[in-house]
Amino acid sequence: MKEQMDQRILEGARDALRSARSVAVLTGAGISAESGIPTFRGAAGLWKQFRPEELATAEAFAGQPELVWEWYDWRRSLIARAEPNAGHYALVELERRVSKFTLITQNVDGLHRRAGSKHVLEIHGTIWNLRCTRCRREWTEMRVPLPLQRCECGGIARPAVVWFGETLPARVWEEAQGAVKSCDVFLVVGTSAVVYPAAGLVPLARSAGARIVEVNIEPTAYSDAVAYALNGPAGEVLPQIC
Ligand code: BV8
Ligand code: ZN
Repeated sequence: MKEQMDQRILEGARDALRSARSVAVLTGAGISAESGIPTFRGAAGLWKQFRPEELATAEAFAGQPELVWEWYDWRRSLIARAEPNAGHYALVELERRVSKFTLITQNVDGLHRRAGSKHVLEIHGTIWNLRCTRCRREWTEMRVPLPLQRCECGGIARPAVVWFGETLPARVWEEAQGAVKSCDVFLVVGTSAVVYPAAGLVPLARSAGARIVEVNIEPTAYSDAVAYALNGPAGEVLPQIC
């Protein structure tokens, strides 16, 4: 019975994406899980003894820059060895086929761009850029491992990501909301939908009349309210519907 039901949901999601003129996608850490990058939360998500909410803050960095930087340097080294997976590549295919496509990601790992996605909105920034805490200059730095860096002006460099309590980059966030409000289908992949304002894109899509397809290995707060809730790993499900 469950198999049959899944097949019907899969077909429904595939048809919705096939007939969509405009698609917006929101991805979270779950799409990078099959690339070997641990998620923040959930059963499998085991960070190296750190708790994101405590360390991904400007206060933590101001207080213990070396400790916070150690966590980011560890993640950068992990991501540098990781490859995009079939889920990332399925979204590259989808972008080629859909006339209006926007990929909104909460991930800072850069794997969507490495897979070949073009229109990517990194609403929580990127782990590959550093920003000076004194003059705010920002630059890309790919070297791993990397000790805590100082800017030429002497200021300590932080990861150019959005920490808890910090606002999202305004232009990127505006564009993300615009894309969600005008899409026919909103595809939500691998996010626990607990971090705001990103998670607010799901009710925004619903109020704008978009059909929502969710891909996750476990139910989320929004699973009952979406048109198609596909229960499975992104690397297996996305190639079947994109
Ligand atoms: C803001 C970048 C305010 C850094 C991240 C109380 C106190 C203080 C703040 C708040 C509060 N209540 C709400 C807030 C706001 C806060 C917030 O939402 N907190 C949460 C914890 C409740 N939000 C903020 O602070 C935001 N800023 O609100 O500003 C403001 C407003 C105006 C003016 C001034 C200030 C900033 C939030 C951004 C924080 N930065 N990351 C970094 O990466 O180091 S958040 C972090 O969580 C990542 O970006 C991550 O992407 C994001 C969300 O997590 P997920 O991606 O969903 O990952 P998660 O592990 O949770 O889930 C993985 C999912 O994948 C699971 O569902 C799992 O089942 C699934 N999965 C696993 N494997 C697979 C899979 N699915 C498919 N296939 C698989 N194989
Ligand atoms: Zn500087």
